[in-house]
Amino acid sequence: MKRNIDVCLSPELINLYDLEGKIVVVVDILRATSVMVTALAHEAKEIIPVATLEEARSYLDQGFLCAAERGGAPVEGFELDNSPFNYMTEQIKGESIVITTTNGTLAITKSTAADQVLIGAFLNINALAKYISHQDKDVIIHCAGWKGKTNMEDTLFAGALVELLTDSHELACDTAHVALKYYQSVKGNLFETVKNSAHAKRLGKLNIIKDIEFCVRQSDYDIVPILVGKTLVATQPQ
Ligand code: 3SL
Repeated sequence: MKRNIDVCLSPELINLYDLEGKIVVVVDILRATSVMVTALAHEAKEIIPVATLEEARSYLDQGFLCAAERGGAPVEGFELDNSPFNYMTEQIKGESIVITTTNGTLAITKSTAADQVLIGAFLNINALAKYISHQDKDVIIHCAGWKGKTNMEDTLFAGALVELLTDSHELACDTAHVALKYYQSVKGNLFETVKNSAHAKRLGKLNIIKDIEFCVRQSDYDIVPILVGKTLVATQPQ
């Protein structure tokens, strides 16, 4: 029997969804979940996502390697920012990394009532689809958006994942149809489309266009980050 797939376009709406017994895929294409996938694919031991700067500072005081971003910019006092290119280095190998970002880590902390919380990005979309297709569970794709509002790039990812799961999953609401049709209308031109998103423009002012190009690459990595307790670790699709 087919399972259901649903899409939530903002953490402000997640309270309308029943997460119990379900898989929630959290996505923040620019750039939090792309960073998490990249870090774990480059052998970071684990990622501890926290919603607030205060929590991140308390880990910093305990000597953890910590990353912080607000409004797209790095936060003073933290060693790492939110660029995927900083998570491909020897420095992160074997490390536990604490990350706080404007929207992505908040969406993760709002998803913990789910049976499984997975991290999605274009970078691991095929691995994610493979993993999910072997689980007998309904799925909700939780888009981090921007400060409570819907964004283009997370909605496109939701549509792309819905497309990959149409054989095993029924579209449970209109949002899943909207995301799917939107993705299908621009999928040949993903980078050009995402380059025009509001957040790409914000990041463009910070001169981070190469991050955007990287974050729309598809399936570079064959891992699926999964939340175990408060920590994200890499798992492989069977
Ligand atoms: O909002 C977030 O969580 C971040 O990913 C935003 S940024 O890409 O680092 O600006």
